[in-house]
Amino acid sequence: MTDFLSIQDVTSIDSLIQEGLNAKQNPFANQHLGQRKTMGLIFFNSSLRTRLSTQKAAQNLGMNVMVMNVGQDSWGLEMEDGVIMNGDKAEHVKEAAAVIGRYCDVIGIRAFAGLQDREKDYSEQVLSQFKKYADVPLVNLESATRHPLQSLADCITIEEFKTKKRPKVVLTWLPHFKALPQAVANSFCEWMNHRDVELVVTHPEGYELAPEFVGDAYVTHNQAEAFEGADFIYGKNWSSYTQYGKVLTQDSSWMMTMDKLERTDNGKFMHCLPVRRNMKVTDEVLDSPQSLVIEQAANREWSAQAVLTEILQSL
Ligand code: AN0
Ligand code: CP
Repeated sequence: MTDFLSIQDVTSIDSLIQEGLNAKQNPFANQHLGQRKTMGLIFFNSSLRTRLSTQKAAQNLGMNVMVMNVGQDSWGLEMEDGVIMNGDKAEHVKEAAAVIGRYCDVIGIRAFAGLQDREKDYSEQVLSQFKKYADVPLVNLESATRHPLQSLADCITIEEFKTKKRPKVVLTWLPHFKALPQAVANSFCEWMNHRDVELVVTHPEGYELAPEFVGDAYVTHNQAEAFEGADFIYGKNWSSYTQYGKVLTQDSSWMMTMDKLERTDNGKFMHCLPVRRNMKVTDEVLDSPQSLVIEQAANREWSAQAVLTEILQSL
C-alpha cells in the first residue's frame, strides 16, 4: 500500500486487521522499519486521538514525527488554483505540499468538510491537492468524506468483541446541536459493507447518507426496530447530506440510553469520540461495561500502526 486515503487503497482488509492485532501483541516488532524516516502530521482541525495515536504508532515503528496545525502554526493555505491571493491565505498548497513532501517520507492530513458546499467537500479538494503536489505517500486522518483510520480501528474492535460469526451491527444517528460532518458515518458504512456483518443504519428523515456509502445496508427511520437483536450499536451524529450541512432536528428521543441498550442482544456501544455526554449518549451507557469507546480509541494506535507498516514496506 502506498496511500491510505480510503478503503480503495486496501488490498486485504483481513490482513490489515491482523497486522493491527499483531502490533497490539508486539508493538516493537517492526521498530526498525521506520528508522530514519519522517512522518508529517498536518492538521487543519482539532484532534486528540488521531494526533496522539498516529504519532505513537509512527514512533513504535522508529519514525521521527513532526506535527503542524495549519493556520495556527503555519500560514493559512489557499486551495483554489488560479486565484489572485489577496485574501487571508498567505501560501498556496502547491508550494506548501511540495515543500512538506521534501521534509517527510509520509504525510498524514486532517481536513474536515466545510459543510457549506457539498460538491466541493465531496470532491476531496485538500487531499487531492496534496496528492498532486506532495509526491510522497499520504494518510487520511479524516477528510471531508471519510475517516478510514477510525473505521479500521472499529473493524479491529468488532473482531475482538464479536460473539457470533455474523454479528448485527447498527449505525444510529444521535442528536446534537452543532453541524458535524458525515465522514465517520460514511466510512463506517463503507468498511462494514466489506465485512461479514448484518448492517443496519437508522436515522431521522432527512439524514440519509450518500448512497455510495450506504451500499447494501438496511435503512430504517425506526430506531427501536433497528436495535432489535443488535450486537453492536455504533452511535454518531451527522448533519444532513441532502439539505447539506443543516441540523434538521435535535430530537432527544434519538439519544442513546441504557433502556435502549438493554433491548439489544447484550449489545456493545461504540462511538469514535469525542462525545458530549447526556446530549448524544447518557452517562449510564458510557460508564457501563457494555461501552467499548475506550477500547475503540485504544485500537486507533494499532490501526495507524498497521497502515504505516504497510506503507513503510512499500517505500
Ligand atoms: C468530528 C466529526 O464528527 O467528524 C470528529 C470525529 C472523529 N467530531 C466533532 O467535530 C465533534
Ligand atoms: N476519533 C477521532 O478521530 O478523534 P479525534 O478527533 O480526537 O482525533
